[in-house]
Amino acid sequence: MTAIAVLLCVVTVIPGTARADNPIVQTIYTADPAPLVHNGRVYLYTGHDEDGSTYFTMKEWRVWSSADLVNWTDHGSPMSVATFTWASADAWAGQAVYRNGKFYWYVPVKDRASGQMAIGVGVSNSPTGPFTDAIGHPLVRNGEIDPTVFIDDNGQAYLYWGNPNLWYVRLNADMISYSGSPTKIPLTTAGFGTRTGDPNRPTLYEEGPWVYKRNGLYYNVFAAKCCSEFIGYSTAPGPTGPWTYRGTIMPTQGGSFTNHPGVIDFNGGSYFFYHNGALPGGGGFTRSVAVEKFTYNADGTIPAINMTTTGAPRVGTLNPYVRQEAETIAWGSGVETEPAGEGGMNVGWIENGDHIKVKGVAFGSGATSFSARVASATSGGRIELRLDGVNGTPVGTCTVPGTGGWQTWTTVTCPVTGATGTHDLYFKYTGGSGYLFNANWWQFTGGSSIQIGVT
Ligand code: FUB
Repeated sequence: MTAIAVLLCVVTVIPGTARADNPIVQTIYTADPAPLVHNGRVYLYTGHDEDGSTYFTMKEWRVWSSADLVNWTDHGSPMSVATFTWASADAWAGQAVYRNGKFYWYVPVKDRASGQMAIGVGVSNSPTGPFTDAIGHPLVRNGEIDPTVFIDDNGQAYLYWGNPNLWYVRLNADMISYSGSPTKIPLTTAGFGTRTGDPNRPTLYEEGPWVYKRNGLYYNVFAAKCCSEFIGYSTAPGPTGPWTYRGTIMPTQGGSFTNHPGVIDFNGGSYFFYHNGALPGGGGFTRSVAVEKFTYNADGTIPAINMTTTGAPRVGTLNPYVRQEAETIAWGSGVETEPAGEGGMNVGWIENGDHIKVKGVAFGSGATSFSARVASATSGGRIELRLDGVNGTPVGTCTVPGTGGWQTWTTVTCPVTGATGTHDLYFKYTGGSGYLFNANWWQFTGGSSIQIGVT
């Protein structure tokens, strides 16, 4: 065998080294991304498409967060249709914003009494909730959907929403009431492009507006045309227009007939969140949220952005010497998450051969031991610690015993050798048949690491 043939063999038997990181979440289907930057983290608010869904069957919203844009922590579902006692269904595309120490989450949801879609607003002291109904009734209700909220430099906040129209109203400083009446933004072809083939919808604007301001220019990024949608955008000199259509950001791609934009600047870069049908079983009603990094053109226009499976580059390292949640995941294979009896979420449904990848773990001078919080109603299994591939360099193995219940937690510890520098860390779960154990958190000891953009 030649050296090249040997090398090719080695490369092909190490799956995971080139593992894609889009979509962001592999444990459930997610849709309608709404990112929020707060205190050095990106909080990502999404919807949740039910498994096997054949409509927009969505009962709850979900929250994820990351400090490095590759490892995402699952914060579960801090708000659902049931949060709004007046609502009956359809936890659709919303956005959360921060103001005066509180987080306000604006969402479209069906009003039981009228059967119409309405905009509700949840409120919380924490970006991860729990959120409660801020006012006990719809903030606005006109049968239209997809709120986005923008707070201008002078403190004036605006709520925009709509499909088939595009509306705005000025929010009061309390963020839960408004002044004046909802106003229709004129959907002109100059402002929102020309749609052909549908006399009822002459412009490209469809739904999902995302309004923000950058360098004095106001942007409205939206789902365009139907169906399938693409992402287009318009700009304006002020928050209420006049809008000028600027073209396509993301072409129709990705196996979902809807798409939904969310745009942020974080840690010196610009990021575009969207959804597609990229997970196995994915499609128009089983969508997944993904992210791409982009750079604005010098004149403020947005370049074309294509969907990728690689996603955004890592913008920091993860400190293994502080407690990390098991549900902080760059890529999970075979596992799911659930609320943990000890608080937060845990990883569960772990079977032999499943794994979790955590990217950019800064071991520094070297770890000497590993601890994990685990529970098992069966006879447990093993956590193999491997570097840079699911079958990469082994640096330790922890044995997990049966603990008498899936929420009966114990901490296991095992020695670690050879974990120095910065690596992608793989937890490879092994054992017998069936579900092996649950994992709540983990932590290494022994080394010191220099952290960049600490997670
Ligand atoms: O997710 C349900 C609906 O589909 C959203 O409200 C729309 O934007 C579209 O993505």
